Amino acid sequence: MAPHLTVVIPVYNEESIIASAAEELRQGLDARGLDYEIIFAENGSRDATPAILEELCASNPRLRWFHSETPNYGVALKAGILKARGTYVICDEIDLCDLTFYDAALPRLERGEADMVVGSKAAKGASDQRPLIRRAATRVHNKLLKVALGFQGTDTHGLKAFRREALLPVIQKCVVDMDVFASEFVIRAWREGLRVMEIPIQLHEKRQPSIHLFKRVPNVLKNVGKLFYVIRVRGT
Ligand SMILES: Nc1nc2c(ncn2[C@@H]2O[C@H](COP(=O)(O)OP(=O)(O)OP(=O)(O)O)[C@@H](O)[C@H]2O)c(=O)[nH]1
Ligand SMILES: [Mg+2]
Repeated sequence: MAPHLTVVIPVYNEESIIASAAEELRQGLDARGLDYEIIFAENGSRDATPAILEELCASNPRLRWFHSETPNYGVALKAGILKARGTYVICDEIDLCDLTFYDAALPRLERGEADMVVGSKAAKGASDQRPLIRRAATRVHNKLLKVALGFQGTDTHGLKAFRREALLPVIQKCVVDMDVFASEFVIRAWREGLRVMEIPIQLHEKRQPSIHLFKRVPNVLKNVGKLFYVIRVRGT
């Protein structure tokens, strides 16, 4: 039987927080009486994350995980969404898992007010506790998406909730991986005329970002360039 909600969480080298974060999330979802599944989309981990996931999922049928060798956030997230069975899907991050977003986003989807709800850390009313350099990077990334792709919103990375059936055709069209997949997914949803709504979030990370910011830049530029060509030049 398809659950009401699938939570998809990409994970990579998260041995320090995965067990506690998963337990906290499970308790929160159980307390709300939701019919849910959680899919951990893991790839490339070199620490004990896969072993911990194996144990967690063996002891709870609502939890699933899958693995592949190469670390790639976009590939993991996309595969997780395609494996989801829920009427609604929430894409979370293991260092966030804040049920406040679920409480705000799910009713809006259930009432049919939106096809996708994006949790924005840069919208009016949001608070972002990350270091200044990370907040600045988010602003620069959004400017780039605005100039290159005409993106009108304030954030594409991070929390999203959506009606699975409405977004499946969109995800089939996505062409980039790594970090920019998340941006492509949201931008294509806007461009396809789906009802995308942003809500401000209060961002508290359970740990520092695990991937060095500047290492991500070349890939982001390459993939935004590819998207510019595919969407704006070829028009697909
Ligand atoms: N499967 C997979 N998951 C990843 C990878 N990189 C990061 N993640 C997961 O993606 C989520 C967010 O990763 P973070 O390292 O917190 O990224 P961040 O710097 O906060 O990202 P921003 O939201 O862009 O600021 C966490 O659940 C990570 O475990 C990866 O290469 N593969
Ligand atoms: Mg983070």
